Amino acid sequence: LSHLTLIDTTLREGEQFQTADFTSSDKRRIAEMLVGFGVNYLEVTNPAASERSFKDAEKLVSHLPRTKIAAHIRCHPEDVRIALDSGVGALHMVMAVSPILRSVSHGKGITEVIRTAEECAKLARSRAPGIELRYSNEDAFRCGREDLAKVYGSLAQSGLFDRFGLADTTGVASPMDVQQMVQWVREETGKAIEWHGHNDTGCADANAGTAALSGASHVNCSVLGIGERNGIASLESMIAFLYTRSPDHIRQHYHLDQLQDITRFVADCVGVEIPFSHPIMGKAAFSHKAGIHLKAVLQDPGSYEAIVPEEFGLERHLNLAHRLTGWNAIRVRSEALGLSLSVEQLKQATFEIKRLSDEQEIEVSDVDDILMNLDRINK
Ligand code: HCA
Ligand code: CU
Repeated sequence: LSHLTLIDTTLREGEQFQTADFTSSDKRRIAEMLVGFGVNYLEVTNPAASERSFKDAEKLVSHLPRTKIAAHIRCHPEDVRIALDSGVGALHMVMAVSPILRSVSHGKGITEVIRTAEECAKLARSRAPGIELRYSNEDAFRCGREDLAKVYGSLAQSGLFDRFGLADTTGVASPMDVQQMVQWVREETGKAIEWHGHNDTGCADANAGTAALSGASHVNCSVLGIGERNGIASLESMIAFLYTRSPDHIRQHYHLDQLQDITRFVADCVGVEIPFSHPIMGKAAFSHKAGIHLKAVLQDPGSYEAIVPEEFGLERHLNLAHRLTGWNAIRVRSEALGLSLSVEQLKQATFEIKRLSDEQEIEVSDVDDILMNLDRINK
């Protein structure tokens, strides 16, 4: 997966998250952190959306000259002009093809969609010949295949676009749908594909990974997956996914120990907790509990961990104080306390810990008390 480019859209899709209200300095900080981490492609809100959106885009472009900054725009000549004025290096154009969005959003037929997208691309090319151009039809999974083939086919023939976006706007696609769709549009157009998928059925992360494995060259993600409704694929999950497939490549390209700062900063900005189940960053991501797991992880963490927490500046947690605990873990605790209990005593301690936790909620201090009591008997 070393061919894959992650496009972070925290500053576009993420700005559409319910509680996101980024200040100009938040945006700058988020962009700097992402770039420092190793993301070199950022998508920003349509500069035509508001005056500040324009200024923020302009400032990011001059502040981060080595980062590709794309403006997300509608297929409107005015949006193209304003975006070009902001100095961005890429235009991510969208125009819906699905019948429902065509009727509620622009009311155009298929031929008109094609004509409008071409006109906007020509306008952009005439004013900025080298600019990167992407066209995405929103809502690809609720379009007729014939309509999709017509739109992508004609736009591919026009030679105006560098790549095509495929969006699962309402999060209805399964990973198998994604695989078929990515492969089909690639074959149909011979163009590079960018993936963008929502999380309405909880498939956003899996779908983004599947798109990458199916040949998409670019994948959209945002910090914490923030976006419209419950969002899109998260940066953290994409990093986890890529890490488990090409660890060396990922270590070379990203400063993994900086991921936690970005995630925390964005969580604070938008006022949410990091979900316990979040890849890498969730509170439970490196937490081990059952005796069998504890025993194995104490010998070799790789036994039950696909990802090494230390590489991300994080720690694993071994939970000892509960009825599923095991004597191997209790032995390690006893050693950490500087005690020297026999195997027999450790097993007895484990038995007592289990019995006590059947009766009440216990903590590590209860484990320690049991161990120290046994140690006292030895003296
Ligand atoms: C939206 C648009 C979009 C665009 C995706 C893309 C979507 O509804 O806000 O540019 O490919 O999900 O369709 O985010
Ligand atoms: Cu979206």
